[in-house]
Amino acid sequence: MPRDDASLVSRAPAKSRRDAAEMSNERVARVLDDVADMIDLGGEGTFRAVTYRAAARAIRDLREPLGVYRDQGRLTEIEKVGPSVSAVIVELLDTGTAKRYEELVARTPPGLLDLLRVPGVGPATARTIYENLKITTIEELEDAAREGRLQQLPKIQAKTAERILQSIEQLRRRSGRSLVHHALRDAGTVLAYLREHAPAARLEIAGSLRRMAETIGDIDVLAATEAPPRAVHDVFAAYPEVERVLARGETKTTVVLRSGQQVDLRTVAPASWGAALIYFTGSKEHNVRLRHVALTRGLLLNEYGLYRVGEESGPALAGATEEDVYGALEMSWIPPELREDRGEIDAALAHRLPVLVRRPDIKGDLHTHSDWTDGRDSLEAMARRAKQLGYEYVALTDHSISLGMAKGMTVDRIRERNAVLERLDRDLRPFRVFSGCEVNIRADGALDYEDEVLLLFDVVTASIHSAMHQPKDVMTRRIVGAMRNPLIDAISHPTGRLLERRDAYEVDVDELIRVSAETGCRLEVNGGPERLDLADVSVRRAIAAGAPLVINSDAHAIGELEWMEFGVANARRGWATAAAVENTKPLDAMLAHIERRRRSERPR
Ligand code: DGT
Ligand code: CA
Ligand code: CA
Ligand code: ZN
Repeated sequence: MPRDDASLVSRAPAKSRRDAAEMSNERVARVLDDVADMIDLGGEGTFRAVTYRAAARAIRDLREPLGVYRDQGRLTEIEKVGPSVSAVIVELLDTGTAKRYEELVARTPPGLLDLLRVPGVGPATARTIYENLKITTIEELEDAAREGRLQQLPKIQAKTAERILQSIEQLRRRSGRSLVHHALRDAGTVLAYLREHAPAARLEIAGSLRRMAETIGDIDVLAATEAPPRAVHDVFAAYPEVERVLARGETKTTVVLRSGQQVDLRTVAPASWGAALIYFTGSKEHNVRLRHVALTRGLLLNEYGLYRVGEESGPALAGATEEDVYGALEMSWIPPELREDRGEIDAALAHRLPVLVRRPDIKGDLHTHSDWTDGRDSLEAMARRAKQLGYEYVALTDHSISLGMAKGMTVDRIRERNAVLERLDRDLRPFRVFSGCEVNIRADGALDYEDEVLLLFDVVTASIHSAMHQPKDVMTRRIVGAMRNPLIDAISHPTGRLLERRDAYEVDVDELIRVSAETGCRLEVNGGPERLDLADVSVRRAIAAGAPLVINSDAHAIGELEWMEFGVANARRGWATAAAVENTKPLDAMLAHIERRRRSERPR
């Protein structure tokens, strides 16, 4: 199993007193959840398990550390925390473990808890599997399912076994990498701390985060310093958010933050800054190709600089800046998002790199939600924030009615909401506020609303939120059907993937691209950091095929409007120029588009 398995399995509470003093609410909650799971596994009766689970949930919602409640004697004031759970929490905070927990651990066959991690395996199933087959690891479970042994057990159907196999595969693919917004948040605080305290001339994020890759392994920070680098590394290791220093060398320190995020810091001399920034930004594949280009010119490129072969100990031809190094190789400077060895090196040699879309090119956000359905903020708050962000327009696209997870809009509520939006639209001029909808494409391909209801909106995006396990051709036809309706402006998060959580549904993306280019129905690049959907490689194919794109935040709160940035980064990784993105066009073009839609005319 890949390395994420460690995080799946390491559920034991902290051992040392020092860690115990710092046991976070999340870790306490996790121990309480484990207690609940183990009670269930033991078949002790579910009532007590429910108590622990409810307490864990309440603890996750707290704003203050549990230590504060303990110190003020207020633990039992927390919802769902009674005297017995409170005693367990005190024990956990004081010692890092609890007797109740240890007793249960001693009684539970090792590994059995891990089986509960597999979606589709509840306590009853886990117990049946263990009692009959003595299975305690995910690998054994997989083997048993493959060999048809699971299906022979009482109460386990072939379908359950199939589902378990799929779940295991997904668990395995989950690589335990960070989503970009989480990594960026950690990187931001690390950089702010270093900028204030470390004696470094320059500091920059490198690695996959600088390339704005879909997910981030570790964060790489590069520092330039004239002085011996020791001082910078000392300051870094003393960063209060550092949980553990994993490695410490002359020019490299690796730590794990309390968030679980691993961070590498490297120091270089200012004369090597550019060469080092290229090297540590990667990608590795880009570096390999770049070194190859250097070699064909009789040059050697490494993290210290660019040298004539055989003169590596002499002065570098270039190295202080990235522009110098790429320039000395007779190449254009390459934006980090393109450094994946996907043709950018040849394009830079020919000085024909695309001028990539930038965040300020975006004139409006066409996929946002308010508290009229599942958003957290009001229409007014969302619209005002969108205006503040410098857009010319925004569409509020709350959910259609049948969507189980959100309280969708009835026709009456659509009209009521439209009245609010019209007032906002007048108040915020010249900024424009459009009434929009994210309409659900049902399992049979029908939309939640008839055309006459769709006409109550200026902007409609369609998406899949249910029946995601259909065969590829069925799913593709289902989405293409929506695209052929001229009242549908765009398809949102076209593949439904959730990074690190759920695979894309089966769909022929190239067919969606073809139909998009044919009909003018746009394909969305969703900026939600868990989605980034379309993926970068699909963005590139869409552009090549002439399919129109929109980049949207899918914000469910005002702060999430800034997720547009991630959508833009993802589009840049797909080589998108502003011209390829419809919502870089100014208000006039947007109004003309709305007018054509109202007449059910396709934009092209
Ligand atoms: P990650 O951390 O998995 O999200 O991906 P990266 O790209 O940040 O990879 P990381 O942290 O292992 O290394 C940072 C950069 O350092 C990487 O993008 C390129 C460079 N690098 C690391 N190892 C090698 C290597 O063996 N050869 C070359 N050419 N470059 C390397
Ligand atoms: Ca990295
Ligand atoms: Ca690294
Ligand atoms: Zn949405």
